[in-house]
Amino acid sequence: MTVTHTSSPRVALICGPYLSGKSTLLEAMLSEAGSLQRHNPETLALADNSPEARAHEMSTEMNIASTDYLGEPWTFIDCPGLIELQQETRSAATIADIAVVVCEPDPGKSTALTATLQILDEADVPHLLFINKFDKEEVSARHMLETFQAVSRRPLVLREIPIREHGKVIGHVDLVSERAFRWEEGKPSSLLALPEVIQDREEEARTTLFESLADFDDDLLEKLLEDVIPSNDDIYSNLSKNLSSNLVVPVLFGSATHGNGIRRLMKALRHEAPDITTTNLRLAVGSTDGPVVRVFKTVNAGHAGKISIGRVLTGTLKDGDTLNGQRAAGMSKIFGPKMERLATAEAGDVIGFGKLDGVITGDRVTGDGKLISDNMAAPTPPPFALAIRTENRGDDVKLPDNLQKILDEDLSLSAAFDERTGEFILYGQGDMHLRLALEKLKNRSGLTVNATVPTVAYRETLRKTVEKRVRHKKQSGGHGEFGEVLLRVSPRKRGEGFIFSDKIHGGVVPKQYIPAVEAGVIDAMREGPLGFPLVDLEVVLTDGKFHAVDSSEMAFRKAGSQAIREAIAESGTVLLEPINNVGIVIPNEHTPRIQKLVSGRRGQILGFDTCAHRQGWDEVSCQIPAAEMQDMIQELRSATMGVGSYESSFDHLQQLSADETRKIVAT
Ligand SMILES: Nc1nc2c(ncn2[C@@H]2O[C@H](COP(=O)(O)OP(=O)(O)OP(=O)(O)O)[C@@H](O)[C@H]2O)c(=O)[nH]1
Ligand SMILES: [Mg+2]
Repeated sequence: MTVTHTSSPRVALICGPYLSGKSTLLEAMLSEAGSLQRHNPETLALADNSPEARAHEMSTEMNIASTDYLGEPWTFIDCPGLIELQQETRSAATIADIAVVVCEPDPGKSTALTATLQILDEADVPHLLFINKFDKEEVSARHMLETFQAVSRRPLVLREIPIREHGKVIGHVDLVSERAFRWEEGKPSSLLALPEVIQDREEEARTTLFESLADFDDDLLEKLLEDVIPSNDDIYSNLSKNLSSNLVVPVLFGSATHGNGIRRLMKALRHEAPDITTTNLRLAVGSTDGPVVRVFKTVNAGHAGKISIGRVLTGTLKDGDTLNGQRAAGMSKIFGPKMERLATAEAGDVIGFGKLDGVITGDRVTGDGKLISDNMAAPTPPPFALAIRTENRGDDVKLPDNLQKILDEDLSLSAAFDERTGEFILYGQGDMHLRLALEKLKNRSGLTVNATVPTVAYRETLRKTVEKRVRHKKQSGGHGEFGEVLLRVSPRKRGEGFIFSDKIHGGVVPKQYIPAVEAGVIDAMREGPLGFPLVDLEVVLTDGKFHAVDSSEMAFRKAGSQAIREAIAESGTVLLEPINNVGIVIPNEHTPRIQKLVSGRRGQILGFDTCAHRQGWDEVSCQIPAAEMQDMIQELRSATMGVGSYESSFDHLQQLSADETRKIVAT
């Protein structure tokens, strides 16, 4: 049986934990494909070109490179590993045919894989594991496999085993072809006779590989039971079938910096990765008359203006064709920072377009003008916030447009004005995520924006009902000022808000002055004696006096303000703090740790539930004071291997004890 190879354009996502060597691997793969010269510093600057990526020596957004490998078209998309930047992986996963999960040969870092595997599982993307940095230490592939298996839902199957000399890995044996290779620095590996010392190990690993594949194929199982050795073609076809169906995870290893194991990896991709036909089944994209393009990235940098990057899912496109009712111009192939104009694109290709109005990342645009927003890569709700303010007030007018361009590039960022505190808040996945967004803003538009921990929206309310009569009187030549009011000020229940009414009889306060009294009361409520706005009180104007000549709206406004200030001073106030409703979503093995996290933040658990849309996950409902939540995401991530998340919203105000009040007022 021969394996049929497809040559339609395929997309491989390169993802995995922080600093595992993904961008280095991308460059090594491109150099293997002949489209980069590894030792030419100019061409090596393909990945991580943005000023932010350079400043932090890490990937801050996806690196995309389309190229040919052995006559077949490929696009490789390397995503950042930082947990706060996982929206890039989530977004690219929706269009990828396959993912290469890159990790380090360190069992201690196996948990860092969880977040990546979760994204791939949710998007149902077939993947293989590439254990990088095999040059570094004495590592055991078998031991590694056991620890990595613990975090993978699918069976990991070792495709090759290492050959060692003096404890150092010097090459590998391919378990299907049974050929041994010696790794060479910067050159293709050379063939080697299979070392005798590893023959037993090789046989054992080969049998394990066959058995793992036979779990999904009755014919293969039968052969193994009858002690018939399956043909290599049989094994290759099973590997490719099981990988396409996302049943197994083949495991390879090597070294991106030394260029070792790269050809094996690329050949595995070439022979075993599914193509756009399989991916369309996953995306439930049926055949259509015209082209369908899924946009997975939006870039607003540089002179070109907005660029939408998408994958053609079906059909073919010519530059200038209509997409979403607009002329799709400037169609280009992407190779890192370089864009090369394209006249046509076919199903499977990844392409950049010039300005497509109204199209955002995640949209499917079609030739017949339909826009489908299927939101497949919906971001996790932002668990972190900073209040932002331009350093130079004169820049305020420039902020909204320039910030919006950054937000359009990253759906896991958002911004909103908080009416309770009067602050403009930037929301995202963590401190670093927001700092990078602000750096991007500065690098692109020159705007310096300062960020601070958002103010907690504390409030005050009265302790008891008080009545206060105040006469505001001023005689200073000409017209004087006169207004007298008697106010009854009472506390209301939490959440009932502020109401004002009057019980004036006989016109002792003329009708036209009553709204001025209310305005005066509202003026004074902006800041109570503890320094916070007042809420939940009822004010009744019960009596007053006016003067035919000297009374005015201003005089009654001042009287209203003074009366309420005096009433508040006599009653005294209590401090109220905002309490949020929080829904924490975590894999259920971590649920027991949540109690401590919540109680450590003065929170209360209201209930546990299984997550309706995620098998094996729980949702813990709780209430936590807003003041305790600023850095909660860090603790939650470290308690849940980086995958826990939460959604929160304001629920109610709650009275604080005198002790707690003192602490807050003192700061
Ligand atoms: N020893 C060794 N170091 C490597 C290898 N591959 C990458 N590195 C080093 O690991 C560090 C991180 O490499 P990157 O390629 O930037 O890692 P990354 O996974 O893209 O990082 P992020 O995208 O920021 O998550 C760099 O110092 C690389 O030189 C390898 O095969 N062996
Ligand atoms: Mg990187």
